[in-house]
Amino acid sequence: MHGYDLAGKKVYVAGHRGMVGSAIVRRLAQEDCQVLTAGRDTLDLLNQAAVRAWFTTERPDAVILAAAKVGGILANDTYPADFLYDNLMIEANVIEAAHRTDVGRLMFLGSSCIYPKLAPQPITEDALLTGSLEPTNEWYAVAKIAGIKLAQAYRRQHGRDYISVMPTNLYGPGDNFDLQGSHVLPALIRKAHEAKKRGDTGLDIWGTGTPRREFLHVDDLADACVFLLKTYSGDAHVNVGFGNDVTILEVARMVMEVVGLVGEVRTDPTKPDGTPRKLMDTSKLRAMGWSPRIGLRHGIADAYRWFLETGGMARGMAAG
Ligand code: GFB
Repeated sequence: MHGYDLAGKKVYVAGHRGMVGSAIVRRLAQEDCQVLTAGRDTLDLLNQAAVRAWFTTERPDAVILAAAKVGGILANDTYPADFLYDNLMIEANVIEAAHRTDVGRLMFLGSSCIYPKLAPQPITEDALLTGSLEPTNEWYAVAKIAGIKLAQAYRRQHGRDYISVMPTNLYGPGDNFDLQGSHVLPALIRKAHEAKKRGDTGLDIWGTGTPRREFLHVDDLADACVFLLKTYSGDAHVNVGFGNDVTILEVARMVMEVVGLVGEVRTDPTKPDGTPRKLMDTSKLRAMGWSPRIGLRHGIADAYRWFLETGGMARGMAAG
């Protein structure tokens, strides 16, 4: 097993205000390392010169690249240029600056949408680039595929120990609860909560409710990232998933139970379904000795608790 000792290291978490980055910062608090962060006000990751200058001054030993422009199916479909350009720039700027300042270890976070729309399920790592992408998020997917390739290219050309991790659909504290921009789980939590407050019954969802999705709590993802940072080195990216999936109808009913909203789930087939299914094959990661701990119902309750405490207002840049 590859061993990367975090003790005494300066670890830069890019995207620490987002759901993923903030979970990674929480998890790194258990390690004997120094965590570096830089808010958007001090470091604009779209600005190449600023990124290079920051790395030259701060000199991290390791980088976890959890900064990205992210969003749900509608945001991806509506802002293709932003999703492609912002993500390409962030990845290219951070990875090149890391290399130039001799950062020995870097982890790039991608997404399960890098895989072909109709990939055989569960999706193994080697399904990458074997077929056409899901059109609602191909822009984001192309940027994330470029990130994997950047990490591989610096590994090949410069001998850098840079790796990539592909999480499935994520949720949890720190999520984006904005109905136009969010992923399905936070959207359903907010809608169910507001419907209950109004005294309504039933929950309105987008699409047919038949697509299947795999959901992983962000604290499980953060734990997997630290595990892989300490133990994995290789050209190939690693899937991080929960191991099973549910239909959107099923997840809607679960959210209603957690929130305490009664009534039927009402579908809206005029809204996009996206890819029919994207369950990841996580046998590679499980064989290394890691598996998730937070079940979906418990995880939804945790996300709802955070939503009630904060009003769902904390938001920065996150991976996913
Ligand atoms: O989570 P989501 O936006 O993204 O949608 P994807 C998942 C499914 O939930 C789709 C349905 O079939 C949606 O139609 N859905 C039902 C809803 N009700 C709602 C709702 O109120 N809001 C939302 N957002 N969806 C994203 C990609 O795809 O997954 C990103 O666009 C990224 O690039 C992310 O990869 C993980 O799972 O379809």
